[in-house]
Amino acid sequence: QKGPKSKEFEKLKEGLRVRFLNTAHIMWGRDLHELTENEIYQTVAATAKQYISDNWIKTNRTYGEREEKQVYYFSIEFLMGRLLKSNLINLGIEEAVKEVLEGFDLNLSEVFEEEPDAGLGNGGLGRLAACFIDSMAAHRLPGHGCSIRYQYGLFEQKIINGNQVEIPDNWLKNGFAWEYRKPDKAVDVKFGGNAYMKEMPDGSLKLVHENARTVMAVPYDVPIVGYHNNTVNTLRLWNAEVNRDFSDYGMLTQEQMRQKNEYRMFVESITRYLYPDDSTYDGRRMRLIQEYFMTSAGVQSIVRHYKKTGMDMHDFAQKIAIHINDTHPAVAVAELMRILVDEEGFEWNEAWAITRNTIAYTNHTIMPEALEKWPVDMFRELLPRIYMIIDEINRRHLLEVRARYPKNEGKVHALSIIQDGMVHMARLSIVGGHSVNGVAKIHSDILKDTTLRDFYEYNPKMFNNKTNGITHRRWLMGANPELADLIDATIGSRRWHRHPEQLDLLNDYVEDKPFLAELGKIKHLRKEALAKYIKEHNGIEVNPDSIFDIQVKRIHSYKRQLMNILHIMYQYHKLKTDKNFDMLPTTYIFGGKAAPGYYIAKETIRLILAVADKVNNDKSIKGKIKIVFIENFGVSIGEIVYPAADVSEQISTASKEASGTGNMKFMMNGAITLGTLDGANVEIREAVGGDAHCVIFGLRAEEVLNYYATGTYSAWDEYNTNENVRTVVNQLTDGTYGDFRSLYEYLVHANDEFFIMKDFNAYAAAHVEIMKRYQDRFHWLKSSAMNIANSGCFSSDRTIDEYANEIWQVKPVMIP
Ligand code: DL6
Repeated sequence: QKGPKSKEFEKLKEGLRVRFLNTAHIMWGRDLHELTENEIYQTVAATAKQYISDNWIKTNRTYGEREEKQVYYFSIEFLMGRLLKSNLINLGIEEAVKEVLEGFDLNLSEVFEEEPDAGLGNGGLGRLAACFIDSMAAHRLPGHGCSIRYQYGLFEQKIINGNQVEIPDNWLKNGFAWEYRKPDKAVDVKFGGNAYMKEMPDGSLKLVHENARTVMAVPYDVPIVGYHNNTVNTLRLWNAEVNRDFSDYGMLTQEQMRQKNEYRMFVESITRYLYPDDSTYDGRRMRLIQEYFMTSAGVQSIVRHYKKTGMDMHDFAQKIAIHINDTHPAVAVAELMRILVDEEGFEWNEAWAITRNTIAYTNHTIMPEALEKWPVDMFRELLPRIYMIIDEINRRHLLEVRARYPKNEGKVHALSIIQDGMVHMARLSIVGGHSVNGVAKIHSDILKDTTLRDFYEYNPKMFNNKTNGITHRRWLMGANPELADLIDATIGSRRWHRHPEQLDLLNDYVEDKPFLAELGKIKHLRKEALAKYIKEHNGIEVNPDSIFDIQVKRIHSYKRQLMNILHIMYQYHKLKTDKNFDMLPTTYIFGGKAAPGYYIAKETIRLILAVADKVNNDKSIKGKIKIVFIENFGVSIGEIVYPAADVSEQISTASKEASGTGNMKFMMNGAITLGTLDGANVEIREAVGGDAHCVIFGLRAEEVLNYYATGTYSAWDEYNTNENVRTVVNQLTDGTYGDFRSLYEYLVHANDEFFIMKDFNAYAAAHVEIMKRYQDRFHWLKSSAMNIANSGCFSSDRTIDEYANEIWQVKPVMIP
């Protein structure tokens, strides 16, 4: 697209221009200049869809004709962000569209801003799913997503009077330009009722499921566009709707009308919210309803489509891979068994072999509260047939366990899917699948050694690691086009766009002064852009020449935003009280949402804002510290934030962050990681060649796990013996910033669960090291270049190739 424009390019532009104008007229029946900005956005999206749909049809036809193995990636979240820009990039028409719009005095960047983020997720797990489907399409893999079409995404975060306030995220209010409703592909999902086996006259047993509530699951398909390759895969989002005969009002009694209305309310609540309130029984029950709703609909539609192709159900596992992204879709195991046994008439053992060979599971956390388990009573009442199947799976599984470990009821306890009145979803996922993977080397090792140790010992072969990745198309080419251009020009090739591992060609230039000078200029440009955003949204003036030190992610105790702000309080205190202390001007930037019911996380935000208010307004420190909390952090704001960072804060308590993916986005944009040896930080450190190009501090995972195991950490002792810590922790209650007693209690009296006080001095020393390095401009830029040059292995293209080859056994398919 760059350089002198070819005839072909001019032809493409002319075609686009005509389609764009026609589309505007057809959609709105008005002249272009009469359209609102949002209408222009919708017109551009509709124009792009015309280029997509030809290839979508071709892709589906090719997959069907060739009977290629298909992958279905089930995830309760897909944090897609905006799609217009990435679709234009992937179609290869961004530059042409830009020029066509300029011809009408329209600005493509402004058009991009009109698109709301598809906020169908809350953090790393959902964003990973979005990167994965992008990479599957880029690598021509027949891979599709399956999820829920939530009416409201995760809340919109507002900061009001120094506190987080949650506003419903009504992302669908102007419609979703990229979806296609497919009512003809709807399926029924059943909840409740009674399920039992009935003896038939011929002596056989037949499943009866009566008095169930049937909900109609209607798919909304979103095309997923491959990068310059004609592939268009599908993300299928399920919407809950009342069943087909609902509008038959006939002669109804008052009671029947009441039931009908109650049914409608039940159905409409299923896909209303991402994350129903999990502090109540009903909220948790709704989450289970959502999980089964999406999984049952997804599995049913896969089977139906498969049968339509005429392939033999016995070959199902050779032709279909179902991946369950964390345990939310774990009921897929029982649902596939239900369909094979109850509907397709398979004998149990054969159905079981098919199910296990089809399903694979990724674990994303060792945090106990996120390892899902459901009370048997809730489960059985909602999903009676599914519960029967899980019970039978477990009965047969435990027969094998007992044969393997005779007279060892401890093992039976540890390996049982149903234990102490709870259904354990990770255990169901492991027993019902053929592969379990963690998301970074250290995480996979911890799963094997501790969290899932009994299962690892029971079946070691199924355990493997797939370190996460991010799509470099969105996070480098899309978010930082000047840097992408500089890389192209420096290595004299654009092959890395398709083969991100070739970013390593930049290693030849990491000491090249002209290159480093350009790199420095681009970083400055990105910092200016972020400074402008901050000025507009926060009203705070920040200095692009200061160090931009950024921590953006969900607010969680183990991610230790609290340690970050305590350290800033420490620096501020030193500036005010120690005339020998000095530091480089630094802008500390935070962003992230706290779960509405997570008190400590919300108090941490309140503290950050209170410290910001005091420090930013203290002229005596001459702007040495500025603190910014970016409201409503999400994918699109991330595209402005990641490229602007000098320092990437990855400071979770070692062992707790399964992988992290923000760390990779920062690295790819040339930030230096300041982090613990946790998650993928360990591999980032390896990739950049050790400590020279990142700054590592703090307890190691073994030390943390050992403290937990032995109970030998005393926060009280730490508080009493560590003066730096004590000074700032006392400021939580002495009125310096307001009253933050709960944070004080959390640290000092609740034994500082995530070792903030223990790691504090090491963290402060790491900042000193950062400042020392930052002063040496040549070496700093060299480190920045080293990070970019060695980030190719963190492209999700690499991750997806590993899943495809080692778990799914799927191959790329060329779309003509
Ligand atoms: O694997 C994606 C992402 C990791 O990068 C994060 O480290 C991890 O915390 C996150 N896990 C979850 C698990 N939540 N649940 N359930 O979001 O996954």
